[in-house]
Amino acid sequence: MDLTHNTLDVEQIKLDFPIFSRSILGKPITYLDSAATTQKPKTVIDAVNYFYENFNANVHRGIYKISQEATEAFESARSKIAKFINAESSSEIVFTKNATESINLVTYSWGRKNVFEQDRVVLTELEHHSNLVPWQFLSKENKCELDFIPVNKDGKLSEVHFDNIAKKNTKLLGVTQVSNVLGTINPVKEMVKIAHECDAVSLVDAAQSVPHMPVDVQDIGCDFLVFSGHKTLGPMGVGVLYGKKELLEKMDPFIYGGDMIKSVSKTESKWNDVPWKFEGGTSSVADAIGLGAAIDYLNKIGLDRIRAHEIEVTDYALKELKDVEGVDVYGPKDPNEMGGVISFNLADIHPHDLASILDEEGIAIRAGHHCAMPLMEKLDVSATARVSFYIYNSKSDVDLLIKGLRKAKQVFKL
Ligand code: 7TS
Repeated sequence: MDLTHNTLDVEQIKLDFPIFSRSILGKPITYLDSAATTQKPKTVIDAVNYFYENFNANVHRGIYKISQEATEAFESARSKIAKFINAESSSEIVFTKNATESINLVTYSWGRKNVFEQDRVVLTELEHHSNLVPWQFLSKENKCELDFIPVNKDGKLSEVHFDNIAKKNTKLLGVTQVSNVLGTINPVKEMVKIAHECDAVSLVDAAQSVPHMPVDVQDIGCDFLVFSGHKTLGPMGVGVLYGKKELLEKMDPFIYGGDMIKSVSKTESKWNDVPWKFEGGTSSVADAIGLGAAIDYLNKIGLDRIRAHEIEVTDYALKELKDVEGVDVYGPKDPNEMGGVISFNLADIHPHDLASILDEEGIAIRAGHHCAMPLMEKLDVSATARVSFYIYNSKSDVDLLIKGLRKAKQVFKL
């Protein structure tokens, strides 16, 4: 990796990712699906291997050397994450399995005890199912109301409806910082402020922002924030819940059993301190350590540079897509107002057919509803094709995509 230039040297970065030495059908992999999961640099893979080869042991339990080393590495990964999102303390960082589990933890441990009949949970029409279905569960269980900030035709949230957050009985605002479908960047800081004016708690789904732009939980002011390790160059199997300490301390545990207790009698138990109170059973220790290595890697490049690079590639892609007749891009068209995610359709070619044709060229894109079915309904489509960019994508990947789209048009005689 060359860090002497301000712009990213993508070819150099790609050398850090073993997967890009593979070819498919004799063609290099053009990976345009980082919103689903990112590829992993060798440093992350090595960190996971190093754990298993050198100090594999359970954490927080052993008096012996390798268990102490495992505990130190696990807790040091927690500290790195706290610093990365500017949490006040590492005790505000809970390790989970993924963003979905982090949201479920909040629904179960906070929602069930704090949101009741007549109360409201306000979400947006841009949410991934992960930040919708758990709240639907809560609304059935505790009879609360679900309300939605609508999305406009341009793919942005309707700001005139932000007043809708500020009602006396609003207990929670749940909002994604970046849409996984349209790339829309939502004004989460402003929305959280409105939520706090009516004493509601706020949860920011940062699965598509934390890996791509600087995210500062204290600046946003949110009560909870979630993201997934595997979308952040880290391993699958580890996710993060950030929660303000005073809230976490008041909440009940989520998973009951070993590691999350201080003392146990036959009939009663005392919970461990936060964050361990929420980490019942053996955690994905190696994966958490791998996520720590991913954060080291991202910090070396710098989130500002990553953001600038994604703006550049997205800008280029939007311009090139415009030149392909029949392409219909959904959502914002200004790369400064969006993450590196573009959803589109090409004439009446089904996105699955499009993805298959591109696959023959070694190009991986996503096709479907992207776990955002209410948004698909709003866009009046059943599915879209979606490309998403990251540090290992360059304008030449966009050129290959455009070439692939032209080939698809030929196949369908358009
Ligand atoms: N929130 C957002 C905004 C997401 O994009 C996703 C996954 C999740 C939550 C859930 O993450 P998980 O790690 O718990 O599964 N998004 C996608 C996607 O866009 N394509 O595949 C997964």
